Amino acid sequence: MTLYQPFLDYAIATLKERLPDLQDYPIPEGFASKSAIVGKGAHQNEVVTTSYGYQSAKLRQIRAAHVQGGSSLQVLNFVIFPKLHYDLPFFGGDLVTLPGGHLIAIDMQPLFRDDPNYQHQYTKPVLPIFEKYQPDLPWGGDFPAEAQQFFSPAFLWTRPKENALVETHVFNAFKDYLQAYLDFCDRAEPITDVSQLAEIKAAHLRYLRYRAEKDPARGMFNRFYGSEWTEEYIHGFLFDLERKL
Ligand code: DBV
Repeated sequence: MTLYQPFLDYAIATLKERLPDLQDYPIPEGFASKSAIVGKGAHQNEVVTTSYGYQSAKLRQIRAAHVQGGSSLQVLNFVIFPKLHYDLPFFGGDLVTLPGGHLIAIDMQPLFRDDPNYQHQYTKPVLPIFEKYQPDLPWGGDFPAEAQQFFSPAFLWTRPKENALVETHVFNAFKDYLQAYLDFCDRAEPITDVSQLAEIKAAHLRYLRYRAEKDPARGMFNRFYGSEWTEEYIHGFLFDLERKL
């Protein structure tokens, strides 16, 4: 059972359809697919992590990590990092199924959360989508306070109880957010103002350092694949901006 495969397939097909200049983004040697046998006896399971990377004229890195380890371990982490001369938000999707249940995070993560102009441009248009899903996908509760600054007011954070909710409402929300994100991309114009460019770069680095440092998957990857592989995966692929500068 691979709960998030349809999400991944949809995302890749949509990128190909909407971004005619889409190209592959290099995945470092040894990271395109990684597997390990975990657990003991009857609980033994293969956990396979596959990676996908694309880029386009406006988007520096579009990447996905798909973890498949049976019905109680499924993760799709999908993030879009725009190029540094656009003020586009990040697209962030963290779709997580663990023995404890589902945990869903979908957002257009703002570069400048508290700037009213930025909110007007990049959050306000998403609020109707967010509100549409609130009845079926309500706020998921407990959320790390220090992560809050990286999410928009249209942050969809929910813990659905049923697989069926993931397959329907979460899938639809994912589609709507991704389409709205690509609408933003269509309209984005290059930034040329030097001080604005410096602010964008600082915002990218702030976000990236936080995510690399606090990656909630680090423990899991360490257990499955060891710390050497994990650190290289995090800094060399998942959150690679600093290496690419
Ligand atoms: N999260 C990632 C990557 C993952 C991944 C690259 C490839 O950033 C998976 C895998 N997320 C993942 C897993 C868990 C979470 C949880 C396995 C469960 C960890 C566990 O319970 O052991 C959004 N993801 C979470 C949580 C949040 C997010 C808030 C709960 C963490 C907690 O309660 O402490 N997305 C995540 C996040 C940011 C973001 C923290 C911050 C900017 O964009």
